[in-house]
Amino acid sequence: MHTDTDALILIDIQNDFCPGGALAVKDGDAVVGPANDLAAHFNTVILTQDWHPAGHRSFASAHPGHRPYDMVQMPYGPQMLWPDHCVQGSAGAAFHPGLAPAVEKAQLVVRKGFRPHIDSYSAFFENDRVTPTGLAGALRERGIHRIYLAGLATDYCVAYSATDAARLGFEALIVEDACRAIDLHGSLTAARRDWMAAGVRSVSVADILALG
Ligand code: VGL
Ligand code: ZN
Repeated sequence: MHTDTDALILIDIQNDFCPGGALAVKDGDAVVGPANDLAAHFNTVILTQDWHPAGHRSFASAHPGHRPYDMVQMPYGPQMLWPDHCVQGSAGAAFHPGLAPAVEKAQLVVRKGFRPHIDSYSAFFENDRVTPTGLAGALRERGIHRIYLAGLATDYCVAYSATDAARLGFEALIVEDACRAIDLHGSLTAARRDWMAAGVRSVSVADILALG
């Protein structure tokens, strides 16, 4: 069994990232069952929820002449443009209905991407890499040292969150078979390289459930 110094963070398991959603990740809904299984094994369960105001600057629709998946320069650096997704209060922004057991268990929901002019992939920092969400403080105050991450998408929000967690001094592990990737232009390979360089490890759902 996991201890009180471990936390499970389930990243963005929302309708818009699942098949039929606005920014659907291939097989995104395949993470729902494993996420619930994992949640049952942790005392501390935290969810993140991508939560954008309408007209958010990460939406291609806010950049005339641009299309989804174009790269643009934002004041804080390069930013990929996305289809409109996870608009606050919309059905697409809701957690996948199958995630109900994990949602019920979760003690904290971290919403991110709510500032109109800046995107937020990581559960810890906005995409400027300096504006904190407050999650690191919440984890430290609870005495958490080790973080397991699962959810959507492997190569964006999961990878950024895990890499930041490691940089912040937490032990970070990605439960890779409980994640699915967008994998555009080699983004999954690049993300894996970055998280490994930061000291993040990969584990499987079976590794964790076998711990009892
Ligand atoms: C995500 C792109 C835009 C994610 C969120 O959850 O990985 N990706 N917003
Ligand atoms: Zn988003």
